[in-house]
Formats: sequence, C-alpha cells, structure tokens
Amino acid sequence: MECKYLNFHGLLLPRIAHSEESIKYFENFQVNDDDVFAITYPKSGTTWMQEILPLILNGGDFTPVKTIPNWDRVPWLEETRAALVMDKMTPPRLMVSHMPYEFMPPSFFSSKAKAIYVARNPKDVLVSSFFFHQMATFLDDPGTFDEFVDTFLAGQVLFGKWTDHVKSWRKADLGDRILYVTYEEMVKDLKGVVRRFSDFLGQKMSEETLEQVVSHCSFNTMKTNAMSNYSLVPQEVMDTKKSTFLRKGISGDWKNHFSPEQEEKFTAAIREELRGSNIPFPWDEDQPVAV
Ligand code: PPS
Repeated sequence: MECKYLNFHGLLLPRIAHSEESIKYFENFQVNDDDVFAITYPKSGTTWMQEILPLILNGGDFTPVKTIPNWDRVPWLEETRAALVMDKMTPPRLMVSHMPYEFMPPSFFSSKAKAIYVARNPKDVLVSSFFFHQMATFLDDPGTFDEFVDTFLAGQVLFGKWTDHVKSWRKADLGDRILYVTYEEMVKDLKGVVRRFSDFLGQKMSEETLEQVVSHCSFNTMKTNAMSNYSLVPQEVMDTKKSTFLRKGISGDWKNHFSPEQEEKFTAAIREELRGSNIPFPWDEDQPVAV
C-alpha cells in the first residue's frame, strides 16, 4: 500500500495536499513585505485564522469568507493549492503554514512580512488530532487513544513534534514582525484577540465591524459556513459520521479523554522537552509552571 505521507526533513506531510512540487514552490516562494502569515502546528486554530484574517484586512467585507473555501482564501503555502491561487491574490496576501521556522523560505527572513503564531494546549491538540485521524481517510488510523499518545509524543504525526514546532517559532528572531497568541486566549476573549490582531496588522476597525467579525467567527457560526466547515469535501475523504472537522471548539476537552497516567506521562515528556527553553506553559491553571 502506498504511504500516505511525504517525508520532508523527517516531517510527515499528507500526500493528498502536498507534493515534491508544492514543497519546491514553498521553498522558492518570494515573500513580499506586506504578506501576512498565520503559523500553526496542526489542530491549533488554522481554520479559525483563515476566517478572521481576511475580515481584518478587508475591513469587514464578508464576501470572501462566504464565497471562497478556506483553503483557497488563505492557502497553506506548502500545499498544492498555493501555486494555483497565489497569483490571483491581491495584496496583502494572506497565508497559513504549518512549517517549523527553520524551513520557511529564505525570502521570508529578509522580508518585512508579519506572522501570527497560534499555539494551543498540546493535550487538546492531541485530542483534536486523534479524532481528525479517525475521520480523515487520507491519514493513518490513529489506533487506540493510548497508542496515539505515544505516536504524538514520538513526533510520528503531521509536521513532527509539537515541542519542536513551538520551540522553533518561539526562538524566531523576528522582533515586532511576530505576534504570539494562544487558542485558549481566542476562546476566552475573541474580541480582545481580534483587536490585538488588527492593531498588529495596522488596521483600524470600528466597534460595529469588530462585533460583526467576532460574531461571524464564533464556533457555532463557522460550523454553519460551508466555505469553512469542510462540508465541501467528499464523505470518502472526510467521514463526518466518525467526527466533524469543527468538532467541539473548546479548551480543556483533554480532561474527557486522558487517563491520569496518560496525563502524567504526557506532561512530564512535554516539560522535559521544553526545559531550559524559557517557554511558558500557560495552559494548566493549576500548574502554572514556566519550564
Ligand atoms: S488543521 O487541520 O490543522 O487545519 O486544523 P485547525 O483548523 O488548526 O484546528 C482545528 C481545531 O480548531 C477548532 N476551531 C475552532 N475552535 C473554536 N472556535 C472556532 N471558531 C474554531 N474554528 C475551528 C476546531 O473545532 C478544531 O478543534 P477541536 O478541538 O477538534 O474541536
């Protein structure tokens, strides 16, 4: 059986959306100073950013988010669709990427392009990914939850280890070109975060537009937007009987899935890998440890 993944420097990339050519396109891409990137480890809020960013940059025009699928509206730079839609985009171009920092195209580093890095509690990332692996027929079966905890910790998942991704982007030398935010902050105070995004991107937004954007980007509204909820994808590719893409949209769902033993093992492994990196571990309010 053909392997479902492409191996890029040890990272697993699903073949359904990546190819040797798409990676070449990514590596040779000429980044412009006014380009805007949302960077995420998979299952950390990518689709959410694909909804929010166009609305901020176009002053609250809802046409694109209601008429263009998320993967063409704000494409993944490393995916095959990028080469097809990028030329048609009007500046500022909006992109997402799951790539670790060191693999970004050389022109990214010399440009003034801005990046927003969204991180999510890795335990919730794992849960979201587990259900995604069950429904996405282009990914390997995740096995049992216990097995998937090990697979995740070993980095045998899409785009490698969560800790490597977070570390690579946290030590990024981009000064005020980068903004760090967490999925949890977005869940707690979407309005405040959207305001931070618009300030960071130098966009003015009226209170009325801000309210409309926040309402449109709520989980329940996005779930009904066919341009963002993956209902355009055939059932044979994403089996919605097993799980939906916009599944729960909450923080802390891990508590419904991790056993105490799995949680202990997982947290110990993540902390060990983040040790000395000075990255705060802000998710567990009962364990507010900076490692
Ligand atoms: S992917 O496959 O990497 O593009 O997935 P990604 O979009 O990064 O992550 C999917 C999870 O993000 C949740 N999501 C949201 N949560 C809250 N509010 C809004 N508006 C929203 N939009 C997407 C989505 O439900 C997935 O998380 P889980 O925990 O599985 O529900």
